[in-house]
Amino acid sequence: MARPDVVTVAAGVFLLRGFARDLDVALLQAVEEVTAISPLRHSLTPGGQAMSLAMSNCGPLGWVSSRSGYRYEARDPMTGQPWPAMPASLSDLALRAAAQAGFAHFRPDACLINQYAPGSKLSLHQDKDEADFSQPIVSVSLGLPAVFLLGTTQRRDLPQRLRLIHGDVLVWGGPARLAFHGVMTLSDGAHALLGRRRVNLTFRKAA
Ligand code: MD6
Ligand code: FE
Repeated sequence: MARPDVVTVAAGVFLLRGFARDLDVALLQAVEEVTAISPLRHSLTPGGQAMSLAMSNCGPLGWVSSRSGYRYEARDPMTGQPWPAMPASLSDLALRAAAQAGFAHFRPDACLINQYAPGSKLSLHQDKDEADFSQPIVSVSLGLPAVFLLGTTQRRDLPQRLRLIHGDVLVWGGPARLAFHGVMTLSDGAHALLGRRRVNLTFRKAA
């Protein structure tokens, strides 16, 4: 299954280096169209803290965090409207990346947009709010480089560090689907296209 341009970084975790790089301008434009309708916002965690990263969503379902917990919603709680449609440039990329990594029938219904400024981070967590863990997750990195922490399904295991740069795509599923993971505090820098930020797109089949 593994092809020369697909690096298996752990069982079920595939790194497609630079897979999205040539599409960066179109992807960024799509993100701007979505966030003009459903703006990036610093949601609260169930513990009541504002998250250091800013998020939004597109597609039929959006992942939301608030005092009352984590869940998928068909409407943006900030606008009361449905989340913006998932631009074809985004969904096409996600299903091509999944297919390249061996997941032939991935059809995401949720795209989470995370924006990190220098100093933002994402604590170790599992993605477990989705209905079907046999579906993979496709994650696209744009802008400033980040150190991604990739653990196992046991929180106590020391995570491996993976440097993700502009255009990298990570596809994971199977034995890794419930692995703990996070993003280390983003270092300052300036990216030629995105400036002082990192944008991550996480595609999932939520329902
Ligand atoms: C990020 N990503 O890279 C955050 N989750 O900014 C995630 O939390 C994530 O990259 C599940 C699968 C892939 C991911
Ligand atoms: Fe995650």
